[in-house]
Amino acid sequence: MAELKCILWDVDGTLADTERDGHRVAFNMAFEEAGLDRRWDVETYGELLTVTGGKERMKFDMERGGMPDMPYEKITALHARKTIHYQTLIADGLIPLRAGVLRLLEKAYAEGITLGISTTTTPAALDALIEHSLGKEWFERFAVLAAGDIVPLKKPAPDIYNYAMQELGVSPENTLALEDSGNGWLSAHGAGIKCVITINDYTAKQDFTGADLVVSELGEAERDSIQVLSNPHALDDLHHVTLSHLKNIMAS
Ligand code: XBP
Ligand code: MG
Repeated sequence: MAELKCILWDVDGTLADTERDGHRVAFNMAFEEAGLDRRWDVETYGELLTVTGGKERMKFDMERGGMPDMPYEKITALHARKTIHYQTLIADGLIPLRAGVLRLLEKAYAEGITLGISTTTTPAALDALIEHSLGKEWFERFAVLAAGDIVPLKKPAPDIYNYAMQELGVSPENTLALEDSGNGWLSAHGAGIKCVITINDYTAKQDFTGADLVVSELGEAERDSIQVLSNPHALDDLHHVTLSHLKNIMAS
């Protein structure tokens, strides 16, 4: 019977709904500042989210004729400006954590479960979210912050999960991922770890076949508002997702 020893958290869409009102807005600010006409509206950005990584997303949009042609160095420079705008938006407190995230993080930390981050986003963007949405103490509480270009292949490749587990010295059978997207699910699954999905508006229609639990949100203890979309382990009492539920997933 596998024991839950480690939880690896995705960031964008899982810890907080950062994409529509955070990253997207920051990209558009960088485009405007650079004198580009291109703007990513909410729908267009949803299409572009199939490509993980901000630089890769811009390159993809350029290659399909959305953004003007530019050398990769220009994309990198634009992305650096985008990250600064994103940090400012996060510092302004515009993006709260999703329901139940802090509750579950605190419970798991109190029980001595190893916690880590496994994300496609840039370390500077991750740091801003930890500092302003979670709290500075979480820089110490996460045992690994695996982010961005630290691995050559981003999600849906399993590399970032494999990297995080290697750094922590934990094995896949004792590790659980929390994700929000199809690319995140494929990445965790490819690394051989179980995965719970909290969907959001951008990811609700994506394919999570095989995931260990799919819910609308983790939910807060005092509410019973979560929607359960897939519950293959037949977990009971899913008014909100608890640490006991996660332990039961590992054990079954
Ligand atoms: C989400 C991503 C990121 C963000 C933008 O990562 O794909 O690219 O959209 O961040 P995850 P950057 O869900 O794995 O956290 O511009 O810093 O790449
Ligand atoms: Mg995500």
